[in-house]
Amino acid sequence: MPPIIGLLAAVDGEATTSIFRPYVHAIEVSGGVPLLLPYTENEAVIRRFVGLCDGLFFTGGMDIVPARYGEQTSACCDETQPLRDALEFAVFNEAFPTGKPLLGICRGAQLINVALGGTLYQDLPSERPSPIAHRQSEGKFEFSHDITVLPDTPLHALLGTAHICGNSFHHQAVKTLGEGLAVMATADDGVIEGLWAVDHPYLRAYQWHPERLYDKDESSRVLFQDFISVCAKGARS
Ligand SMILES: [Mn+2]
Repeated sequence: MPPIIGLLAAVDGEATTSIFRPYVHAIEVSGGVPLLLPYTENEAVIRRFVGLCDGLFFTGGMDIVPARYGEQTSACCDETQPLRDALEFAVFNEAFPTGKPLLGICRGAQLINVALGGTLYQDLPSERPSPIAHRQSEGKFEFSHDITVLPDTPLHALLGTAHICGNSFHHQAVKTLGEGLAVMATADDGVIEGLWAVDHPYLRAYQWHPERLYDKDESSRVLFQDFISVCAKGARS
């Protein structure tokens, strides 16, 4: 049976939910069935949704409210979506203890880090200047900076290489790691680009956007195929 992949997406101030098509495309083409959870505060709905899903996918988007990691909002923090934060923390807290596979991309990686007690740079250019443009000027579906895959990590085992090229559409990044998380990829300036959880069956978080490179880059496809195949093992027949 194709696994059901629970998607967490943008939620605006009126609680309207929207999802970028490349996330959906990457899941579908990799053999998963995307299932979008709109905004809700209903704990029973969230519990049932998580129970239905064979894996959960926290996608990219706006900044997380800094109070979530114990900081005042700096002048360089961008737009936030407090309703989305509330939903995603509730879903993560429900899903994480189940051991179901979890995937985070961009904001999703930051969300996972914060949910596990980590912190973020609110704005890389002002707090951590670098020659690398983590908000790339290249187009949406183009490569930009190199990514180093650390040895002895699941990402290295999966890709069999220490060097890949990614894209970059973020102005925030992981500052201190959440509990149980470890780094599996970095940019050349040391910015964390990939995380995994040592004691969790499958938690992978990427700061770049493999979904936008899916149709032209083998390593991007492999990341999704790996997630979907792990989810398929837990899917009901
Ligand atoms: Mn980057």
